[in-house]
Amino acid sequence: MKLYDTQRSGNAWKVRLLAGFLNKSLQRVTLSIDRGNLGDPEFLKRSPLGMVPTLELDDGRTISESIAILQFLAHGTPWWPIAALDQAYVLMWLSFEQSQHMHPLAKLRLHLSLHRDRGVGDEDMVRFKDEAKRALHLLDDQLARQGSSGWVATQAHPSIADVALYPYTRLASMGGIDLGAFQNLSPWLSRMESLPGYQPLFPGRPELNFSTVEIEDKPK
Ligand SMILES: N[C@@H](CCC(=O)N[C@@H](CS)C(=O)NCC(=O)O)C(=O)O
Repeated sequence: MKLYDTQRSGNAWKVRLLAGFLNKSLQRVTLSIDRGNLGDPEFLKRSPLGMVPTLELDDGRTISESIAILQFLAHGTPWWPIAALDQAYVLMWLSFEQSQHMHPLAKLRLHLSLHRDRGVGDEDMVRFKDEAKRALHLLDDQLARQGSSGWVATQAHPSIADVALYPYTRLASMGGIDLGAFQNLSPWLSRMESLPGYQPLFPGRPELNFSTVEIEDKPK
Protein backbone atom coordinates (compact mmCIF):
# COMPACT_ATOMS: atom_id res chain seq x y z
CA MET A 1 0.00 0.00 0.00
CA LYS A 2 1.14 3.54 -0.76
CA LEU A 3 0.56 6.56 1.46
CA TYR A 4 0.47 9.95 -0.24
CA ASP A 5 1.55 12.44 2.40
CA THR A 6 3.61 15.57 3.01
CA GLN A 7 6.50 15.81 5.47
CA ARG A 8 4.75 17.92 8.08
CA SER A 9 1.08 16.97 7.65
CA GLY A 10 -0.45 16.16 11.02
CA ASN A 11 -3.31 14.37 9.26
CA ALA A 12 -0.88 12.09 7.42
CA TRP A 13 1.09 11.61 10.65
CA LYS A 14 -2.00 9.90 12.10
CA VAL A 15 -1.76 7.22 9.39
CA ARG A 16 1.99 6.69 9.81
CA LEU A 17 1.51 6.49 13.60
CA LEU A 18 -1.10 3.76 13.29
CA ALA A 19 0.96 1.88 10.69
CA GLY A 20 3.86 1.94 13.19
CA PHE A 21 1.69 0.66 16.05
CA LEU A 22 0.37 -2.10 13.77
CA ASN A 23 3.86 -2.89 12.44
CA LYS A 24 2.50 -2.46 8.90
CA SER A 25 4.75 -1.04 6.22
CA LEU A 26 3.46 1.67 3.91
CA GLN A 27 5.35 2.98 0.93
CA ARG A 28 5.45 6.77 1.29
CA VAL A 29 4.95 9.11 -1.65
CA THR A 30 5.86 12.43 -0.08
CA LEU A 31 4.48 15.51 -1.84
CA SER A 32 5.05 19.17 -1.10
CA ILE A 33 2.22 21.68 -0.65
CA ASP A 34 4.82 24.48 -0.89
CA ARG A 35 5.90 23.22 -4.33
CA GLY A 36 2.28 22.81 -5.53
CA ASN A 37 2.41 18.98 -5.85
CA LEU A 38 -1.15 18.61 -4.54
CA GLY A 39 -2.48 20.24 -7.72
CA ASP A 40 -0.65 17.69 -9.90
CA PRO A 41 -3.21 15.90 -12.18
CA GLU A 42 -1.65 12.49 -11.37
CA PHE A 43 -2.29 13.11 -7.65
CA LEU A 44 -5.80 14.50 -8.27
CA LYS A 45 -6.73 11.28 -10.10
CA ARG A 46 -6.00 9.42 -6.86
CA SER A 47 -7.31 12.05 -4.47
CA PRO A 48 -10.31 13.90 -5.91
CA LEU A 49 -10.39 16.12 -2.81
CA GLY A 50 -6.79 17.19 -3.52
CA MET A 51 -5.64 16.48 0.01
CA VAL A 52 -3.27 14.24 1.89
CA PRO A 53 -3.40 11.74 3.43
CA THR A 54 -4.52 9.44 0.63
CA LEU A 55 -3.96 5.70 0.81
CA GLU A 56 -3.60 3.69 -2.39
CA LEU A 57 -4.35 -0.02 -2.10
CA ASP A 58 -2.37 -2.60 -4.05
CA ASP A 59 -5.24 -2.89 -6.57
CA GLY A 60 -5.16 0.88 -7.23
CA ARG A 61 -8.28 1.87 -5.27
CA THR A 62 -7.77 4.86 -3.01
CA ILE A 63 -9.10 6.20 0.31
CA SER A 64 -8.83 9.82 1.45
CA GLU A 65 -9.69 11.48 4.81
CA SER A 66 -7.51 10.46 7.72
CA ILE A 67 -10.22 8.94 9.87
CA ALA A 68 -11.51 6.74 7.03
CA ILE A 69 -7.95 5.49 6.44
CA LEU A 70 -7.45 4.85 10.17
CA GLN A 71 -10.67 2.85 10.37
CA PHE A 72 -9.71 0.81 7.29
CA LEU A 73 -6.23 -0.02 8.62
CA ALA A 74 -7.46 -0.74 12.16
CA HIS A 75 -10.29 -3.07 11.11
CA GLY A 76 -9.72 -6.47 12.74
CA THR A 77 -7.16 -5.11 15.24
CA PRO A 78 -7.57 -3.94 18.87
CA TRP A 79 -7.31 -0.31 17.68
CA TRP A 80 -10.92 -0.58 16.35
CA PRO A 81 -12.99 -2.21 19.11
CA ILE A 82 -15.55 -4.91 18.44
CA ALA A 83 -18.49 -3.89 20.67
CA ALA A 84 -21.02 -1.54 19.05
CA LEU A 85 -20.99 0.85 22.02
CA ASP A 86 -17.19 1.04 22.02
CA GLN A 87 -17.24 1.70 18.27
CA ALA A 88 -19.77 4.48 18.87
CA TYR A 89 -17.48 6.09 21.48
CA VAL A 90 -14.53 5.91 19.10
CA LEU A 91 -16.60 7.50 16.32
CA MET A 92 -17.79 10.20 18.75
CA TRP A 93 -14.19 11.26 19.48
CA LEU A 94 -13.15 10.97 15.83
CA SER A 95 -16.01 13.26 14.93
CA PHE A 96 -14.94 15.67 17.69
CA GLU A 97 -11.42 15.65 16.28
CA GLN A 98 -12.65 16.61 12.81
CA SER A 99 -15.31 19.12 13.86
CA GLN A 100 -13.71 20.91 16.82
CA HIS A 101 -10.11 19.93 17.45
CA MET A 102 -7.99 19.59 14.30
CA HIS A 103 -9.07 22.68 12.37
CA PRO A 104 -8.25 25.47 14.87
CA LEU A 105 -5.03 23.76 16.04
CA ALA A 106 -3.86 23.13 12.45
CA LYS A 107 -4.61 26.73 11.42
CA LEU A 108 -2.69 28.19 14.38
CA ARG A 109 0.34 25.98 13.65
CA LEU A 110 0.18 26.75 9.91
CA HIS A 111 -0.05 30.52 10.19
CA LEU A 112 1.96 31.23 13.35
CA SER A 113 4.79 28.68 12.92
CA LEU A 114 4.97 27.23 9.41
CA HIS A 115 4.02 30.15 7.15
CA ARG A 116 4.45 32.90 9.77
CA ASP A 117 2.02 35.04 7.78
CA ARG A 118 -0.24 36.14 10.66
CA GLY A 119 0.15 37.69 14.09
CA VAL A 120 -1.17 36.28 17.37
CA GLY A 121 -3.47 39.29 17.70
CA ASP A 122 -5.16 38.87 14.29
CA GLU A 123 -8.91 38.39 14.62
CA ASP A 124 -8.98 34.89 13.07
CA MET A 125 -5.99 33.73 15.14
CA VAL A 126 -7.65 34.91 18.37
CA ARG A 127 -10.81 33.01 17.38
CA PHE A 128 -8.85 29.85 16.49
CA LYS A 129 -7.00 30.07 19.81
CA ASP A 130 -10.28 30.24 21.74
CA GLU A 131 -11.68 27.29 19.76
CA ALA A 132 -8.48 25.26 20.17
CA LYS A 133 -8.36 25.86 23.94
CA ARG A 134 -11.99 24.85 24.29
CA ALA A 135 -11.35 21.61 22.34
CA LEU A 136 -8.28 20.84 24.45
CA HIS A 137 -10.27 21.43 27.66
CA LEU A 138 -12.92 18.97 26.42
CA LEU A 139 -10.22 16.39 25.66
CA ASP A 140 -8.52 17.02 29.00
CA ASP A 141 -11.82 16.52 30.85
CA GLN A 142 -12.47 13.29 28.96
CA LEU A 143 -9.02 11.94 29.84
CA ALA A 144 -9.70 12.79 33.50
CA ARG A 145 -12.97 10.84 33.33
CA GLN A 146 -11.19 7.86 31.72
CA GLY A 147 -8.59 7.71 34.52
CA SER A 148 -4.81 7.46 34.32
CA SER A 149 -4.83 4.00 32.70
CA GLY A 150 -7.73 4.64 30.30
CA TRP A 151 -7.60 6.02 26.77
CA VAL A 152 -9.66 8.70 25.04
CA ALA A 153 -12.59 6.48 24.01
CA THR A 154 -11.74 3.07 25.40
CA GLN A 155 -10.30 1.52 28.55
CA ALA A 156 -8.20 -1.58 28.02
CA HIS A 157 -6.49 -0.73 24.72
CA PRO A 158 -5.94 2.57 22.89
CA SER A 159 -8.06 3.13 19.78
CA ILE A 160 -7.87 5.11 16.57
CA ALA A 161 -9.43 8.01 18.51
CA ASP A 162 -6.14 8.32 20.44
CA VAL A 163 -4.21 8.17 17.17
CA ALA A 164 -6.38 10.83 15.51
CA LEU A 165 -6.18 13.21 18.47
CA TYR A 166 -2.44 12.79 19.07
CA PRO A 167 -0.73 14.86 16.29
CA TYR A 168 -2.44 18.23 16.60
CA THR A 169 -2.44 17.99 20.41
CA ARG A 170 1.29 17.22 20.38
CA LEU A 171 1.92 20.16 18.01
CA ALA A 172 -0.33 22.64 19.87
CA SER A 173 2.61 24.66 21.22
CA MET A 174 3.49 25.62 17.62
CA GLY A 175 0.23 27.57 17.65
CA GLY A 176 1.08 29.32 20.90
CA ILE A 177 -0.84 27.01 23.24
CA ASP A 178 0.74 25.99 26.53
CA LEU A 179 -0.08 22.33 27.22
CA GLY A 180 1.10 22.85 30.80
CA ALA A 181 -2.29 24.45 31.46
CA PHE A 182 -3.96 21.04 31.01
CA GLN A 183 -3.42 18.34 33.64
CA ASN A 184 -4.06 15.22 31.60
CA LEU A 185 -2.76 15.99 28.12
CA SER A 186 1.01 15.66 28.60
CA PRO A 187 0.80 12.34 30.52
CA TRP A 188 -1.45 10.92 27.77
CA LEU A 189 0.90 12.15 25.01
CA SER A 190 3.83 10.51 26.83
CA ARG A 191 1.92 7.25 27.15
CA MET A 192 1.25 7.30 23.38
CA GLU A 193 4.95 7.96 22.74
CA SER A 194 5.99 4.98 24.83
CA LEU A 195 3.79 2.49 22.93
CA PRO A 196 5.77 -0.01 20.79
CA GLY A 197 6.00 1.16 17.17
CA TYR A 198 5.52 4.89 17.91
CA GLN A 199 6.69 6.99 14.93
CA PRO A 200 7.75 10.62 15.27
CA LEU A 201 6.74 13.10 12.54
CA PHE A 202 10.14 12.69 10.84
CA PRO A 203 11.10 8.98 11.01
CA GLY A 204 13.76 8.34 13.65
CA ARG A 205 14.02 12.07 14.49
CA PRO A 206 11.68 12.89 17.43
CA GLU A 207 13.58 16.16 17.95
CA LEU A 208 12.14 17.34 14.60
CA ASN A 209 8.47 17.03 15.61
CA PHE A 210 8.32 20.80 15.88
CA SER A 211 10.30 21.54 12.72
CA THR A 212 8.99 24.58 10.87
CA VAL A 213 10.57 23.67 7.54
CA GLU A 214 10.75 20.69 5.21
CA ILE A 215 13.79 18.61 6.08
CA GLU A 216 15.94 19.29 2.99
CA ASP A 217 15.70 22.99 3.91
CA LYS A 218 17.80 22.40 7.05
CA PRO A 219 15.26 22.32 9.90
CA LYS A 220 15.68 24.76 12.80
N1 LIG B 1 -10.28 16.14 6.95
C1 LIG B 1 -9.05 15.80 6.29
C2 LIG B 1 -8.14 17.02 6.26
C3 LIG B 1 -6.89 16.76 5.44
C4 LIG B 1 -6.05 18.00 5.30
O1 LIG B 1 -6.40 19.10 5.74
N2 LIG B 1 -4.90 17.81 4.67
C5 LIG B 1 -4.00 18.93 4.42
C6 LIG B 1 -2.60 18.60 4.91
S1 LIG B 1 -2.58 18.35 6.67
C7 LIG B 1 -3.91 19.15 2.93
O2 LIG B 1 -3.81 18.21 2.16
N3 LIG B 1 -3.97 20.40 2.51
C8 LIG B 1 -3.86 20.69 1.12
C9 LIG B 1 -4.34 22.04 0.80
O3 LIG B 1 -4.91 22.67 1.69
O4 LIG B 1 -4.17 22.45 -0.34
C10 LIG B 1 -8.38 14.63 7.00
O5 LIG B 1 -8.60 14.43 8.20
O6 LIG B 1 -7.63 13.89 6.34
